[in-house]
Amino acid sequence: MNTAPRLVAFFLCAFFARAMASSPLAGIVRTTDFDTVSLDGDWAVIPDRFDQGRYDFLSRPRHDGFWMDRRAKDETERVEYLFSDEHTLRVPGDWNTQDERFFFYEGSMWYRTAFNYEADEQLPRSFLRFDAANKVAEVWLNGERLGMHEVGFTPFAFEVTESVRPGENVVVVRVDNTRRPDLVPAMVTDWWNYGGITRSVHFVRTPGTFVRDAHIELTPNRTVTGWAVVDGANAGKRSVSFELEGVGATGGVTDDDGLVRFELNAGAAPRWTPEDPRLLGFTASIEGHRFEDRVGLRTIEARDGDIYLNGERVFLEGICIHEEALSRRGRAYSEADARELLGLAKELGCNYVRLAHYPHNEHMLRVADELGLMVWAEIPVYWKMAYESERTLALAKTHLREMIARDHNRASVIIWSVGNETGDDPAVTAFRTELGRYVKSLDPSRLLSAAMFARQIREDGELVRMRVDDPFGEIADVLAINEYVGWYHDQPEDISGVEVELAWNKPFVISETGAGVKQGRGGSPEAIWSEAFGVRYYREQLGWALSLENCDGVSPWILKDFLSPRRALYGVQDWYNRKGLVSETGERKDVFSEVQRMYLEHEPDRVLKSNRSIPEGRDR
Ligand code: GCB
Repeated sequence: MNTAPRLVAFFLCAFFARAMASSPLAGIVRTTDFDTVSLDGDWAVIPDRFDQGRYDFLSRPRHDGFWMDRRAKDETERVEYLFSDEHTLRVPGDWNTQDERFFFYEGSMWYRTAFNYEADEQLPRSFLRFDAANKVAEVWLNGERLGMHEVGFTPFAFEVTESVRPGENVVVVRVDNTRRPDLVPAMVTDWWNYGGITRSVHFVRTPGTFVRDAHIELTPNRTVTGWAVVDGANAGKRSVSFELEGVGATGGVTDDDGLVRFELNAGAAPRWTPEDPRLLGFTASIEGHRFEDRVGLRTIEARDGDIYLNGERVFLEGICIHEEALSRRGRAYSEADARELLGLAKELGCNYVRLAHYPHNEHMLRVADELGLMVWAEIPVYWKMAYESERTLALAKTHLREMIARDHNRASVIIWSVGNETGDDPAVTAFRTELGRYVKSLDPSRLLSAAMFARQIREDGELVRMRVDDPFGEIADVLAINEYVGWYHDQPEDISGVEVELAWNKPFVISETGAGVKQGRGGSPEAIWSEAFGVRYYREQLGWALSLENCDGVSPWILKDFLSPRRALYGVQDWYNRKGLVSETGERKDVFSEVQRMYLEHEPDRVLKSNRSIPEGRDR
């Protein structure tokens, strides 16, 4: 076997270790600044429930598995598999909603495609980049194993400079979405375990030395600081020039590791706000290559129990969103999907979205930047997991590292969340605290949180207070709870007058609340699943949250009904969690206009910046 991919893997690890040791976390090779060929399209596939393409009948690793893409040369040769153009799946896309046979499928799927390559002296290096595959992906190029990626929602790449060859090149990927107790997430989630190459794939060609990544941020003292990392044989002692549109230009020389930092005075440059989400061109150039991005300048701080955006107190009027397309079944992956989902959130009156429960595709963050939506971004540390396992902790960190490396320039992201409803026993607390410290080491400029539970304090059975004292609150910047008073227990009216006691003087948000409603269903306000019950629930819940003295934001659960294997009530759920404000086909429920009205009428005694942009004639 050619040793190149192993060297590359070593190089990438060494690169990350180096970049992290010197604090900046450089992302993997980007697709926008280079000559990039999209490998999206129809890939030939073979479902492999028994993993026979990888292991033999005694479960020993094969030496010539499906990745060899063999075809029988003549009638004497026995080859018991075939990648065929008649059996394909679209990339990007989940397999569950492309083919009814794969709706509940969990296991391995082999994918194959091919592309042509011609050498070009100007672009001597090349990479294969996957924007995401769920969950575990193993990749081969022309029969050579490039490596494996074991988390389902973040990008990964392999340098293939030494492996790519003139003419046809064959890519084979084994994607395995089997649930396992030590993966992140583990065995049970309240969302569909979509399998497949769920986001785009790119073949990227670069110069020998290039700007791998550059970062920019506004500090509370009005200074713009940032860095660039140069990658390649001559990464050290390179001159890098930085330019920020309307602000200025500066330069510097890289150290031996290819890193250079810069500083500019932000002066009166426009700030990014929900009202006016101004984006500025940002470039970092070396001879022969230029890194380009569009970035917003803003600060985000938690002080004395409040959240401050650009030094002004802000209330987060939000909505939770799963990464499911609005106008069709299945995973969202495109810019058009992002515009539809976030456009609807804007129409609802939001200035904030919680992207639950895993890193969404990059379009969501870029469109949020453009629309002025503040974002809570999260990793799938969820419910029961192997919190004592080192491997599980390492996988959770991989998710965080790759998410932050991808999105560190997105002004929209104000909160990094390390998980959801994990409970607070000592092993869980140790796990989340370690993740919290890790986030702070990678990106101290944003707020840290996790969706927690509150302790319910009752008198004579009646709920009187909720106390937020989950030990993770010690390290969190924002205290967040999910609560469903009136849905999973009690009646909606029982939330009225309930106080929230915080063990720390920190901002507090309600990261989830919601009720199941089947769109179009009649019935009284007492009848669950009815439209009327939903309206009753939200009047109580949202009315309460918006008037709570110490509440700094709320994100109802959830924008759209979403698929979940836990929702088996035929005739009502049909495998959908029905807490969406719109149905699975995008039909609005009455709760949509109810939440919209309540946001519109909400006038907190604090700065609330939201460019609502509700089109004329819509139901308010
Ligand atoms: C929650 C979870 C979310 C579920 C939701 C529900 O607390 O965080 O993932 O989908 O409740 O509908 O039960």
